Amino acid sequence: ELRKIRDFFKRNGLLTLSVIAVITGCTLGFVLRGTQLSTQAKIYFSFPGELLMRMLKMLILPLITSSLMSGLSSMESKACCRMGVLTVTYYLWTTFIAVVVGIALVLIVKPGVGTEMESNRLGGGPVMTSADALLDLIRNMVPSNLVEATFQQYKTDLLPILKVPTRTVQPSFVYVIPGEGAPSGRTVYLELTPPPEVHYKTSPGTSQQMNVLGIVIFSATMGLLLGRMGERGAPLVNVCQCINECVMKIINAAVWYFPFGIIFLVAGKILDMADPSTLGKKLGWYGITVLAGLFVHGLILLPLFYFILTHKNPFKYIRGLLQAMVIALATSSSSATLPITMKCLLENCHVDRQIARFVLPVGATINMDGTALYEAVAAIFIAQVNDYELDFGQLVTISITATAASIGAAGIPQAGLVTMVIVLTSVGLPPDDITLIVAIDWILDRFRTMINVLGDALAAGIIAHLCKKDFPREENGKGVPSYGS
Ligand code: DAS
Repeated sequence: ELRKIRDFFKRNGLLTLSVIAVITGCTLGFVLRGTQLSTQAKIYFSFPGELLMRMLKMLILPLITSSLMSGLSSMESKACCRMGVLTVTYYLWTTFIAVVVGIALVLIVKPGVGTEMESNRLGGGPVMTSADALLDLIRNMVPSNLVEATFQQYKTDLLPILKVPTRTVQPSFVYVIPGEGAPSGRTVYLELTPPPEVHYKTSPGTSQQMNVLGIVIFSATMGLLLGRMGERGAPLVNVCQCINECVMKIINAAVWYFPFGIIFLVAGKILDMADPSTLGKKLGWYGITVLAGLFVHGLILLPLFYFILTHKNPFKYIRGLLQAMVIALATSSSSATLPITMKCLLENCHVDRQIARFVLPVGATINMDGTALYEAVAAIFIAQVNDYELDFGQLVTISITATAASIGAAGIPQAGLVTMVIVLTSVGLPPDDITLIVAIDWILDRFRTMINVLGDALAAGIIAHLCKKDFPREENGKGVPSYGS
């Protein structure tokens, strides 16, 4: 009996501890919300959770660059091209399906209809066309200076923490919306800081977020070129493989800190949680609509696609991803979860290392089904709250800009809230109205991040199955692909 318990904890120890940590964090957070903790005490209390987020963020860029450069350099170019086309096509398809699910649900449930908001709040806002949004995404895919882009990525993350001593909002972004406090009684901050060279409208958030995609494109290109260089590129490929192996070993060591960090990360976010907004019940129905859409897309449609394309049991595969999904729930950051998602794919789902090293980093930056669904629902909810009838053309615009905005959103907390301004301005809705939904965004962000991570990981399983003839499995004698060396 003891051996059975030991084996169970050996296989599921970290997952069990992480789930217990999330529950403990929630309980602690709600209990402490009742006390009048000082802001300084809240910062100290959240410190272990902040360490967890920084530990994960520290690993993102070395993992992405070393995975892509070492993974792609060893691929035969025709196979690599076929895998790349399949991956991007699948990602765009599932993101669009997510948006359609979201739009259908919000038009059926109508959570925002019949809300007594003051009339004619519309008009006068900056209207960003779909073309602006798409151009903005493409512009930001090519950072003018990779080093500056990399440090800008961290500066953007770090700066708000340094500039906002009270930490009343998510540290990843300072949201500043001029004018009176938000309905929830707090001033939500959204800082629009486009780089100096921007000469036309830019969407908030993507200027910083797309740098990660720029780094992915750079690393993938370097990997392909290194592959073509043959022996001459071997030294750098070996360096990348060693870095990748070291990063994975750091992850294996760091994961045992996660349950402890999760407790304070979740509790700290609950302490920071906004008060229920004036929309009350309507906001509740909006949240239920988003969660229902995420459930339909994440646990019905995506597993169905997996089964149709691989003829394997999707839920057995998803069982191997539970640890990554718990980390996504706790951190609400798919990029920060990437190291764990990679570990689950390689160790639990036995996905080919070369496929995982390409599909995951690309997915973590451009594939966000949960975010796309959420942005479409939120935009239509805000239109309903404003008693603003959207025509079919505007629904099509929302589906396009929500897809584009999800590609532009980075895998960090509440990035989807920031890029949603693209969707609102594309149909003439006031960007300030994101303050109507910010009160429960910290909850919805966690669940949409889980679906983002699930979508990337299922994609890796599908692409690995479709490309298996191109990538003979490397096995370490135990029937599973070895990773690292
Ligand atoms: N939190 C983002 C992520 O990490 C998703 C979002 O903000 O919509 O995927």
